[in-house]
Amino acid sequence: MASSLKNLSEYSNKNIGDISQKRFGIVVAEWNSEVTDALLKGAYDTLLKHGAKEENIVIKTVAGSYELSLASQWLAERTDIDAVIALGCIIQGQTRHFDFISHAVAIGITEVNLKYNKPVIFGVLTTDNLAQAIDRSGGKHGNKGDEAAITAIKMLFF
Ligand code: RBF
Repeated sequence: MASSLKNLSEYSNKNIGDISQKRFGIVVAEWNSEVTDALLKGAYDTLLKHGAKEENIVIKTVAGSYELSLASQWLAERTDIDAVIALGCIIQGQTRHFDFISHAVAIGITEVNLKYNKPVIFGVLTTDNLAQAIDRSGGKHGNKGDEAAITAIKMLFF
């Protein structure tokens, strides 16, 4: 995987500004919740660490990653939200659902970014197995939730 050599919790300080008045929406998928709960914790704690206020972070859940696109759109269309973070974990199985869901959510989130001219961050792990997902949700490769939150901040200070 592309992320195998990168620690997802390491980042530069470039384009990181004052987010104390910024408002964030986080949408998290319940599928593979042992992983997505950790992604949510990473994203939430990273926003707070950089100065976001708890009352300025809206958290919503959806059943699976396929639902992230529409839920992200519902958050992105809100004028009181500056950036959206979509979190999910899609694990390769025996069916072709992996390809369909991964492709659909990647395209869907891209479209929401462009439609609302607002950062909507793709914080979705797509892995071969659960162990790889655990490694990337607070394990040896860091936490994609951290990376997603940092990416949201960096986009706000582009
Ligand atoms: N959602 C995920 O977020 N991650 C998955 O790994 C995942 N795997 C799925 C595998 C199958 C066979 C099915 C039917 C659904 C899966 N979903 C997964 C749920 C999907 O994103 C969506 O919520 C449902 O397909 C809606 O009915």
